[in-house]
Amino acid sequence: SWFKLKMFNFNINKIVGLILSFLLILIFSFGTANADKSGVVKIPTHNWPSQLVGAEIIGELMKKVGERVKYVPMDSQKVYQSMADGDIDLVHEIWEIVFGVSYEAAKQNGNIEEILTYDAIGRYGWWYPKYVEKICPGLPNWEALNKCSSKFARDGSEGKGVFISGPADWKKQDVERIEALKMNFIVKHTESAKEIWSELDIAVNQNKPIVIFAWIPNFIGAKHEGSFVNFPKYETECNTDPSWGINPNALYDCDHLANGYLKLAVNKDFKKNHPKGYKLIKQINFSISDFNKMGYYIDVENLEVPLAAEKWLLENKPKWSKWVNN
Ligand code: TMO
Repeated sequence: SWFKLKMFNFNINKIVGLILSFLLILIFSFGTANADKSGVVKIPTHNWPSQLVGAEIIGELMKKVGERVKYVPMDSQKVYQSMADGDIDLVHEIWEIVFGVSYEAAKQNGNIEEILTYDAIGRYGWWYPKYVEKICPGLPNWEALNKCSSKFARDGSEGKGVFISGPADWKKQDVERIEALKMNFIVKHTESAKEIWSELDIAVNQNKPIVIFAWIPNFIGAKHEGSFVNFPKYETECNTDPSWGINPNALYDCDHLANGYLKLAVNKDFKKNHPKGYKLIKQINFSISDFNKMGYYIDVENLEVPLAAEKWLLENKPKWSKWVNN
């Protein structure tokens, strides 16, 4: 047929030429894997409310300065290497207490530019609503909590208290902490922050004892009165030197790191690839109250993420207008 004839007429030089150009294109795209050719600002999304709302707010502001935006759901530890590799452009809630190790490791090769340390300081811990103090006298002391462990037992926990923790990728060493302090507790991991709060709501409605993982800044203080459990005070050696602390053979025989930083960082090529977005990101700065509200809109007011972001933008126009118009 005509088609086959055409194929035979194709001369061998042309074919070799085509193969060579194809190889060149391949080599070229590998060589520049770090450069962002998509022109899109890639923002990761994670499994806690303030992060999701903040990501949406930053995305909306990026659009206002003329950037295009794409959201990428990501593991909250692996995201730092992805940022160094240029697969995502920025991380805006870097919590030292749980992500510090992954972040610092990814930053070491110089492929990340740190933009900001927020004023907000993180506190993490085991947290209970106020009425639990009546059920378990001696709180917030951790040994008092341990003495009441059976009151926190559930079906299937074999009489051990149940600590309602966050998703497993927020590496908080609670299993290790329980073991190191020889506590009569087990950890129940949840899928998301939402699941922790729904466990809390159920317990509060029935006036039942509960101890959950919570952190600040977060909406939690605005909705319920409560306290963090006091564990032996954190010192660096607690997480690095087994002989430190009340258990001479174990790490993590103490509380979480107190006063962890909260940071914002970008891929090192962000400045070059997205000058408008870079100018904006240098201006962005969320306050403690901003983080609290981002959580509150989702966890208490049950807004969807885009509506929560819209609400924050409506309520904070003077603030972000300065960021955008700078
Ligand atoms: C992800 N978190 C803020 C709970 O650490």
